[in-house]
Amino acid sequence: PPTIYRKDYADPTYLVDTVEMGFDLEPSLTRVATRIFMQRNPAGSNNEIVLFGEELELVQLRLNGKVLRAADYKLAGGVLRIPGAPAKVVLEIETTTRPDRNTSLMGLYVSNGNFFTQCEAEGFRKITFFPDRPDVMAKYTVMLRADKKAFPVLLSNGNLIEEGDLPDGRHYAKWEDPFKKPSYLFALVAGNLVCQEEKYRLKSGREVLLQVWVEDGNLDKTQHAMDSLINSIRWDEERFGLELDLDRFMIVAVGDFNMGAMENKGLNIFNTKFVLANPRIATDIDFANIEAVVGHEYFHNWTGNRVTCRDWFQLSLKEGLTVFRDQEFSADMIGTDSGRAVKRIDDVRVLRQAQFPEDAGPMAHPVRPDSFVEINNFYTVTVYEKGAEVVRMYQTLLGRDGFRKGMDLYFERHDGQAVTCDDFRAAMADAGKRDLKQFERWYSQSGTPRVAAGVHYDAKSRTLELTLEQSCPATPGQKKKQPFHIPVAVGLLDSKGRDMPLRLDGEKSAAGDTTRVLELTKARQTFRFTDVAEKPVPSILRGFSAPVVLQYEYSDAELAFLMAHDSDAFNRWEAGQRLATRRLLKLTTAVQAARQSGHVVSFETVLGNQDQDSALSDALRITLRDETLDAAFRELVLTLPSETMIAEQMEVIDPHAIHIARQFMRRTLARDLRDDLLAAYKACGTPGEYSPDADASGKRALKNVALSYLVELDEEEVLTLAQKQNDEANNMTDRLAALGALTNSSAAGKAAALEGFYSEFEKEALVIDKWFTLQATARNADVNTVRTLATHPAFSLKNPNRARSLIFSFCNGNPSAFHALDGNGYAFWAEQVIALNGSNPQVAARLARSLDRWRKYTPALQEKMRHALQQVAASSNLSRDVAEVITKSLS
Ligand code: HT7
Ligand code: ZN
Repeated sequence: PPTIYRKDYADPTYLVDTVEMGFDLEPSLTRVATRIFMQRNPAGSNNEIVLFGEELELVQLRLNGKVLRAADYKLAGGVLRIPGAPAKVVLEIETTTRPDRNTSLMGLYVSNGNFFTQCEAEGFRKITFFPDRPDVMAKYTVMLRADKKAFPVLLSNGNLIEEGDLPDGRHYAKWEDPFKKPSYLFALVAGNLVCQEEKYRLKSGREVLLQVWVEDGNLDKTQHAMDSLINSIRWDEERFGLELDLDRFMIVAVGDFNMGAMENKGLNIFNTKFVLANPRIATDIDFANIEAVVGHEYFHNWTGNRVTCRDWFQLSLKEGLTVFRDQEFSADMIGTDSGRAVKRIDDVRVLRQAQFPEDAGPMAHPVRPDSFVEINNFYTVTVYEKGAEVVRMYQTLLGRDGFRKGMDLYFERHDGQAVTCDDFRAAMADAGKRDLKQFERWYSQSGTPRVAAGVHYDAKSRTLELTLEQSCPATPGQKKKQPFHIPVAVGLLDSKGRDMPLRLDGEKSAAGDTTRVLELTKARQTFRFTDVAEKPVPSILRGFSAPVVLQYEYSDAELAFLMAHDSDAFNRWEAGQRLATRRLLKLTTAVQAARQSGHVVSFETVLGNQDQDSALSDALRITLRDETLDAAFRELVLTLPSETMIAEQMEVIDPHAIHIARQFMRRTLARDLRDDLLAAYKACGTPGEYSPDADASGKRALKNVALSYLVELDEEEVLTLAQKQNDEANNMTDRLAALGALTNSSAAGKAAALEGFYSEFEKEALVIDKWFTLQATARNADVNTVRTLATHPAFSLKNPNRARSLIFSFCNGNPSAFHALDGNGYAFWAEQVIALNGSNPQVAARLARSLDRWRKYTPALQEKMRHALQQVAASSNLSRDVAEVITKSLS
């Protein structure tokens, strides 16, 4: 398949003013009549109309009233070209599609008997022939016709302007969207749905209608999504002065969906996972995710819809910015400084766990990629999460007010347009009167920069020199990197752990702020602080001010000190993670050495002999006992870096050694902290009425992490606690935590607990997903467990949520079992990728990514992974999506 390059961008030859569409909806054959009013684009290079269409039956094509014959146009490879077209054109197209056979879930498809669409990025071309590219923006009027009994609800973008009955039990609804939009924001929904609705008054006094549509029987699970929507509307008005521009805003939940949700203008379509919640079926994390995703899609209404992307290489223009906005929204919803820090830590954990590995692998790409084969493969953590970090750096450099001015200017300049990342950067630079030329490298260079720090304190002159040196590893197609513009937030702690005043050389006096943002723009720079009364402990990269790896040789004592004292909560947590990682790496090496020596009786003995150090336990005990700290923060500190995170720190990944080391450390900590963990469990454990607020969910998180450590001890008393929690929990968070604890223990009742859970929640698809995940990631699971579960009547590979719950969870969330030495995990992976490739290439390509870092593993594993990759490569009918991932992985 061909590669598409950013440098080849060309303006569209024709622009579209308005589009009129008529749908006769039938699951097995839907007729679509499209009328496109277009005119030649003065910036275009010729008079050829270019339309895209895939998997369509073309019934008729008329240009300015005249039927076109086959000789009048060219149709090949999904592109329809009409050469020599006049300046003004009315193009009428009749097509048919087969929604009930559409398993890719792109374009128009059927889920549980209802119609849905997914058009981003290039799904509209599966509905009709169209200049399906984001820089062609038009106004749409849509007529929907369908059987009234089977499809009583007919929805599309914008406002409902007419509805009524038709002969033969059919009915119609006509929708008009008053705003110009690109085709990827088109949506329709038709089916048997019910809604919760509320009227909401905007700050301006205008009243809007808000609706959350779900299948019958789910109305008891929509309140949280509705509340989240209202909070999002209010927040965007207050923080960014952005008002909802429509009179009606709808959210619709669908059980078959490739991603999280979609921001179609006025008609957001959501994966049920990010809508449906009540305490019985949803965990605290689900509640938080729903708030974030509802916010995210709503915020797209301005950052994405009103101002959209010129081309798909600019995807991060809307996604990075909107992720940043949803992160800020969630943080503001918690409201406290410590809550904000917890949110920041969560976000950075995602970045490090998923994006850093991507940036270091064969699929590494810049935030604004230069090329792609299949755009669906570029909805990545780099474009989203690293993109959000890039936006956050503007705010760090310009300040909150400066950033807001930049946003205001961006909308003033570009409302109603399709623009580029450079346009956004220009708005920030111009509003802030800053030179942000070098900042462009965050968009064009891939890879995670390293910042090595060194300090030199001179007691005599009371100066501290902080030297920062940056580098960036080579990535595919980019051997050499130029220096980035990196904001590095720094503080200095005195021997009592207090922040010291900060005065840089040349400044008259110390600034009031005890955190200073240093701007690292060269390969190496030294910053000199004066009036430094004593040798400080530096706190560097506070708040994770840039998406980089900070290299600084802290001693264990310094890390424990920062854990106890740093006023920057992020770095306080970070110090604990560094301390834990250091020990975990040592333990991992010890496992490898013991294994190599050949006579390991028990790793427990070997590791027990080598790990006598209590620095981590002591530091964690202090944190655990410190009730001035939020429970949510204490939970984060107690959570060890994941096996994936540890793997990232190793030259050669050895998943089994990592697993043994981490498990050993968990048992050691459980033993060392037993009484404190039990005390925390009891202190946080009073189940009152459920609320998903930050305080209550933080307490549950601390309680449940304590339980998960305690069950490592396999004591009767603790297992009884877990069983009791499983039996009595009044919410899914506690229930699932208890079930997980039991499953990973030797408790006699664990099989019964799993069965009981299934029968209690059999009708709740989202809960059954959790049931599959829990077993796929259980400590004693292996590929055979997963193979058996895949034959369960409730399992289906066709439903993306279900496939993710079992297959993806095993391949990505159970590293030691997936990377079994016999290679059976990889053989299973290959089978599943090939099977999914046939039904849903987009989901298949996501799964294909599980092996993309195969070269990082031990030689024995590498060999088996390569074999599995080659097996997929050799299979027939490989989609563009999967082929791109496999080819790049093997190259
Ligand atoms: N903008 C949306 C992306 C999306 C998507 C992309 C490809 C295939 C299916 C999809 N569903 C949603 C989601 C978002 O970032 O808000
Ligand atoms: Zn988005």
